[in-house]
Amino acid sequence: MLTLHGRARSNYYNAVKAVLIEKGLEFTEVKEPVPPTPEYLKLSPMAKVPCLVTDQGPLTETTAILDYLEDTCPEVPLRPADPYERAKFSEINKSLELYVEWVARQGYGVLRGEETTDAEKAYVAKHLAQAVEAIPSLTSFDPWVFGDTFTYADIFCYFMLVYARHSARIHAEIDLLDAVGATDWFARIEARESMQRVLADAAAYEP
Ligand SMILES: N[C@@H](CCC(=O)N[C@@H](CS)C(=O)NCC(=O)O)C(=O)O
Repeated sequence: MLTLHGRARSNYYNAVKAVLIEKGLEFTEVKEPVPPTPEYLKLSPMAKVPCLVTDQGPLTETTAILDYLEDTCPEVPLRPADPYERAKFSEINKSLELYVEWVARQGYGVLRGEETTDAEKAYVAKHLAQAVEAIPSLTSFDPWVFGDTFTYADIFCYFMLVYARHSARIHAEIDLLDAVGATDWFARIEARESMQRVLADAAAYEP
């Protein structure tokens, strides 16, 4: 049995949830409060959501969880098998996480109605502009992140961009999706049945 702990407003939580649905796996959800309870810290020592509790124990870090799901549920493959292709696939996921989501995150205060400092604004603008230049060398989002095959990179990268695009618009005056040619792909991902459920739950989420 799989239990997903976290919050439906978390982009990382939603990435795991969408992949669980894509794979047709059964799971239950447990909403975790902020700040984390002492019990949750035993499952997720870094206090991050999501955490997937498996029969063997808890797992954190979204891409580690997604790789676990690939290894334990290969019937619905969502990751390339060839070693080089798999490494390139990880390269794209990691690049969007580190150089887009984690950069844009410096400005997420604004999404909660907080002020962003000039230093934060400058950091986001500089590093996102660099990422926007680089991303087309990694993927063209046509039709999917990893070429002709739908993979978990489509779900993961969607969630690396979903909040980042607001930070990019506000702090760097960049239309992130347009700038990297991802607008049509973004709509294709949102049209998937798995995503419709995840996005509806996120919209209905109450802290
Ligand atoms: N690298 C982590 C990032 C997860 C993450 O940052 N989750 C946020 C919510 S979107 C969180 O738990 N924030 C609470 C905190 O940082 O204390 C992963 O891949 O799962």
